[in-house]
Amino acid sequence: MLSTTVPCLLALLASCAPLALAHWTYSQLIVNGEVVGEPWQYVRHHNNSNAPLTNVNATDFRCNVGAQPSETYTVHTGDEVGFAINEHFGHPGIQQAYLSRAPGLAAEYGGECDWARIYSLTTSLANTTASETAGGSVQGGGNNEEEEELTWATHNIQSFRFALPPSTPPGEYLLRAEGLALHAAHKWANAQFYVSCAQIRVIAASGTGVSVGDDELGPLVKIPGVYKGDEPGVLIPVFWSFLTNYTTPGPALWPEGTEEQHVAAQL
Ligand SMILES: *[C@@H]1O[C@H](CO)[C@@H](O)[C@H](O)[C@H]1NC(C)=O
Ligand SMILES: *[C@@H]1O[C@H](CO)[C@@H](O)[C@H](O)[C@H]1NC(C)=O
Ligand SMILES: *[C@@H]1O[C@H](CO)[C@@H](O)[C@H](O)[C@H]1NC(C)=O
Ligand SMILES: *[C@@H]1O[C@H](CO)[C@@H](O)[C@H](O)[C@H]1NC(C)=O
Ligand SMILES: [Cu+2]
Repeated sequence: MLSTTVPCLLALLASCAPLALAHWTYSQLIVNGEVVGEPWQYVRHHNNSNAPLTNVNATDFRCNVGAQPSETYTVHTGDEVGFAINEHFGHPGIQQAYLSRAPGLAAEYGGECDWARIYSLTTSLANTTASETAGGSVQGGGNNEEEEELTWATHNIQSFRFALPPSTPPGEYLLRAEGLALHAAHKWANAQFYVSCAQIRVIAASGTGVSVGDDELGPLVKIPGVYKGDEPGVLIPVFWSFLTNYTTPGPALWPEGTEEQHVAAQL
């Protein structure tokens, strides 16, 4: 499985084994509990191997370096979607997903239009006191004077899954996986981002009784542009292992009322 990246990994092992082993990429789409297609069949093949991005202002921040159009996979509104992680989420941090509607075909769309944030997997439940805001902040530690360090729901995950909102208007989309590693994020522009874009065609699920296509995505952001690099969740005030609270970056989740997740739904 995921054999196309093996030569890259071996090449990296020679030079920087410990770091390279912690790195990852997203090369396969998951739909309704199954990995669909070969690596890079429905996820845009980029040429950044498993290396992170650190410039939130680069166009490459959108779908990674040299991303080439893939095939487009058809899903239904309300289907569960997600990504397989090659090899695993090897650093402390968070997993998010963004969705952008193509004006026409996903294969012909560069992602320059608007994006909504639709999924966020952050701190683990054990260290979360469930005081969240619409903006997505999580306060950990409770009332104890001795606040607990945070743990991460992404720890070593090899996949993640979530429901594509039933109110997603039919059309073609880029679905963007964004992992954010925080181990160096106490330094300016050292947060590490791991990103890939899948191409999906969303059609209305029949017989669900759910009305579709009447809910526009929002709030909307541009990518790049969604982060400046100095927000609390991207530039963190202390070394990650000393964090006692974490504020997730990004616009409010869509649809309104969607909550951050604290347990990973893996395959
Ligand atoms: C990666 O893709 C970019 C953009 O297409 C290109 O400029 C660059 O040369 C490629 N790098 C490699 C190593 O192929
Ligand atoms: C919270 O995180 C700390 C530091 O990683 C860990 O030692 C502790 O076990 C966690 N708390 C719970 C209840 O799991
Ligand atoms: C990204 O661009 C914004 C707006 O120009 C700027 O404020 C910010 O410092 C830049 N961030 C990085 C990491 O270069
Ligand atoms: C933790 O909370 C403080 C006070 O609300 C805030 O200033 C800081 O940015 C937060 N830290 C993170 C990493 O979100
Ligand atoms: Cu790393």
